[in-house]
Amino acid sequence: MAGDKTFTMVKPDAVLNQHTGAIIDLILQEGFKIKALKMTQLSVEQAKEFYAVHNDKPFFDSLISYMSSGPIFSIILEKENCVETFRDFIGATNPADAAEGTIRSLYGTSIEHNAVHGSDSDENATIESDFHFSAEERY
Ligand code: IDP
Ligand code: MG
Repeated sequence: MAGDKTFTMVKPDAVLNQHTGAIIDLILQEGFKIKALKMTQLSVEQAKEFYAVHNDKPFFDSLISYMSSGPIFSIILEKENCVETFRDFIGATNPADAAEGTIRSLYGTSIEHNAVHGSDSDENATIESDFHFSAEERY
């Protein structure tokens, strides 16, 4: 059964370019509810742990440097069938391939600087939410 929560980050490029408000507004308009939210910055070690699944990829070092380069917003969202719905809503990894109107199409500037993260499974949504938030930080 599909879960009702996912985890997202507004990534450093989107925060730096002042798109956080617009992105969160679109997320809320789409019917996702915010269960937890904070502004934070990943250390290099935290970014390596979060993206450990990609540690053999050619883009790993660049991704870690980028994701630890500035503040992000970490967010837990709730909606029916949340993981799949949110992935559709943000669009393909490469903003150039993302459907018109999706967050990555609107605010991403490259395959790396693609504005937002979205968990790819219910299991990872839980792991990633637990990585960023304690129980007391959730509503
Ligand atoms: P996803 O975020 O759509 O799930 P993943 O393949 O899990 O995409 O990649 C994680 C992140 O790594 C992407 O969101 C993007 O920031 C970056 N990335 C993925 N593929 C590339 C690439 O080919 N070059 C540079 N960065 C990449
Ligand atoms: Mg992924």
